Amino acid sequence: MVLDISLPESLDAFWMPFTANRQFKAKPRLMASAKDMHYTTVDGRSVLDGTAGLWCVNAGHCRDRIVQAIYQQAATLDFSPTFQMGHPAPFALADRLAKMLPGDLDHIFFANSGSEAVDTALKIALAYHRVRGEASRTRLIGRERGYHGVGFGGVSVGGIAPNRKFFGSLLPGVDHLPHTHNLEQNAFSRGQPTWGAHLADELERIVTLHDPSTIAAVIVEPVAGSTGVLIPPVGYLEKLRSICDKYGILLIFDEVITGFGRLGRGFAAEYFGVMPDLMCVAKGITNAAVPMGAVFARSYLYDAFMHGQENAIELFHGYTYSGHPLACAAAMATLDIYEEEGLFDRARDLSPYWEEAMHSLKGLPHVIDVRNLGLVAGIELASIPGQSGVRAYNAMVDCFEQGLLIRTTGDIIALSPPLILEKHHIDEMVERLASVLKGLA
Ligand code: PXG
Ligand code: PLP
Repeated sequence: MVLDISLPESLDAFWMPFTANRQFKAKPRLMASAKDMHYTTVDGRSVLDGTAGLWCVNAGHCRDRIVQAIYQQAATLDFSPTFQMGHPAPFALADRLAKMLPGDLDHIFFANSGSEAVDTALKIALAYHRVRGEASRTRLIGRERGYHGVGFGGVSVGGIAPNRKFFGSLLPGVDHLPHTHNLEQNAFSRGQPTWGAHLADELERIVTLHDPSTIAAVIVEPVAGSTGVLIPPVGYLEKLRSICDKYGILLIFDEVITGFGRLGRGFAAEYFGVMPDLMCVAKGITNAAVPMGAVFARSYLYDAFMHGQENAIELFHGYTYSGHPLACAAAMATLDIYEEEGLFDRARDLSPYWEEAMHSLKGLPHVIDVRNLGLVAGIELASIPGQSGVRAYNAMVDCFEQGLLIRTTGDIIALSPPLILEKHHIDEMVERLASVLKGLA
């Protein structure tokens, strides 16, 4: 079967997400196909994927094993409910994930995206306190510049002004920790910056202001991705963990980006040696081939719900497609690839080379910071006065024309390639990016 990838008559009807629709539709950038490290555009050009799609195609594109698994599953059992019913796939997947996850993150709630995973985790946190008789713990604490998807819960704890300001009063009872980004202290850090652990002490201030008995959970991205690659200062996450422990507050790690090998370990929790109570994932769980999100809960959390009458539903939450057969099949095949090809170790082994390559961009025009961890890098450019984001956007367009996909947010370029990449791909990325930066206004 050959797919029809001829151009549609009009681009008008698709209201594109997080996109300047009119600008894009006037000069579109359209992909037709992809394989491993590359996209091919509708006009037949090859584009090196510097961003694993949107931080999600960790095993590279169109992997045969995943394609076959999805096909077989679709032909065998396309859908079965998971409300008061079941099919084997999500049980098998959850069991496998529980075995690969750190500590006792042994119970898994399935969703269909990172946004749904985040809203699920926030709801589990609130319900957990309530089922234990601490219903006064309702406050949620996020962080400035945090991105937790686009549900009302995720936007409320998130800390990106344009994502919030159009949408009214959001959830009540939310506070935000300060973000940790500081170029004066930390510009051109390699790996974790040394300055900034004290910013976690703000949690103490918020807890004191409201009283611990009102606070349900703190949610952070261990490494903030979509807001521009903000790497936690040494000791920062450990401090958050210990303050949460002191006051009985749940710590939620949003590992939608950091999960599944991005930092050279399975999860950021392992990389940093800090255990959250709940973890959100999505993206790399299925290599992005079928949408899926999930929340991993520690055993005591799940157990807290398993009381009362056995015929009572313990958690009034779920999606039609929680544990969808196609997503489970894609996830199983994805985990096979991660394991058999040792992709998390591969990311770890390549990260020193990646770090050197990225920091070689220091000194090029407009570059005011380079930061990196695992196979992630952020390259921050000086803004054109009065035109925030324009310079990096122009870099993205130029890179695309030179055959390299990068992602930008504000004036920060983010790179997060598939974990299958070779050193020569890293060299190519740096060469193309350097040449674009030299030509930028
Ligand atoms: N949490 C985090 C930490 C994320 O990075 C989400 C939640 C939401 O996931 P969904 O699947 O609902 O989009 C994300 C998503 C970017 C970019 O350019 C990042 C995301 C999504 C789209 C673009 O950095 N992250
Ligand atoms: N809206 C309506 C009218 C529905 O019936 C449902 C699910 O049954 C939903 C929204 C939620 O959809 P989903 O379960 O796919 O999140």
